[in-house]
Amino acid sequence: MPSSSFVAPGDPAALLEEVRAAFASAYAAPPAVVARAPGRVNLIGEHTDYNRGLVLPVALPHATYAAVLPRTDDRVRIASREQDEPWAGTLDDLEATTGWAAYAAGAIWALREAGIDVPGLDLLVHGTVPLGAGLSSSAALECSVAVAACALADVELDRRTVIDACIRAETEVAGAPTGGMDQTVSMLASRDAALLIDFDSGESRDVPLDLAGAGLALLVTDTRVSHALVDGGYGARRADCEQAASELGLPSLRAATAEQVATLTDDRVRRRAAHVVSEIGRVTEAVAAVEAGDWTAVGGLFARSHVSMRDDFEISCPELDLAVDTAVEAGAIGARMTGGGFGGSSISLVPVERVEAVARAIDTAFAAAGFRSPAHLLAPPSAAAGLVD
Ligand code: GAF
Repeated sequence: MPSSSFVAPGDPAALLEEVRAAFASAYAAPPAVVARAPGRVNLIGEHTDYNRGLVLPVALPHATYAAVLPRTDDRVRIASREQDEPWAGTLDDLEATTGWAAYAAGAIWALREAGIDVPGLDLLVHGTVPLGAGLSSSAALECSVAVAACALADVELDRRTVIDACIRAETEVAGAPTGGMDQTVSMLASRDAALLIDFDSGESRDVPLDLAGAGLALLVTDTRVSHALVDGGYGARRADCEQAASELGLPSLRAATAEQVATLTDDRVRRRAAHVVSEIGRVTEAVAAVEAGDWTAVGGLFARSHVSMRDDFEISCPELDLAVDTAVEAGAIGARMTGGGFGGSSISLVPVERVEAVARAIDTAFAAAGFRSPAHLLAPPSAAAGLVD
């Protein structure tokens, strides 16, 4: 079998040149500003953000680059090296944008709603975050555009404002009822750390993650099963969680205990809530395990998280289950599906010397099952969004 397919993050200097060249070719002028924003992979804490819970993601080295040039009129043109359909309209049309461009248009619209005077502009995006793989290509697009747009508006970058605007872009313009983890980590992550975010207090902090020092790597496997958060499954899970909290008379499941969850009468709603409450507990345990360097404990938490999502939250799929089971059989310390689910990616904690063997084992298992060939990438915890140059 040939060696496994790994998606490279790309060389930042080369990506900058590529986005500048693509911009010049699309608009016959060089961009004024380029910003970049990373995708993310979540270590643990799934479907907890919109329940005011805890999450523990890392930023990927894979990022989206947004090149912009202001215009003197109110027109906005949006193009991508990775997407076929460019979009053009006026500042007044941004809120009604549909398709992939809605994430970019929505970010500009939401910044303007927040009182930031973003002018008409030409925009071109280019990057290496795999699309539709559950690795937050949407948040990378929104955040890269928002950071670039703030520079054009000549305002100091306020990361909280950008996060809030990008969440509005995703929920109100793109129509994906997501919870805010992806935009927050894209804007606040640090290199060599995971980001512990508390969606009740709104606070976050770095959890240092020296994987290389421990001889470990995070292997992410894109199952290539399509994953779209605007489809109904994500929203249905969110509705079940809201129903559970409402029946318990609580503002959110963050405030629920396992004993309270056990009193819920509807089996499906009870299992959804059981996942959320147990998963929030696993994030706390995972932070303690990472801080203690207890990687076996982290692996065990990955395993329990996956079972909870597979059996109680019901957001896994045969490809994710096979990737997870095969990774562990081939030497991963732990593995789980990651992100919104219904396809997308798995994450495996793997001794560096086993990475290639684990990836190959997954490839072989997928071929034997008749599944599409997966793609893999490595996820050294990387830095947040910012201007480039
Ligand atoms: C997606 C959403 F965008 C996040 O807000 C989060 O809910 C995640 O799924 C599941 O943990 O990435």
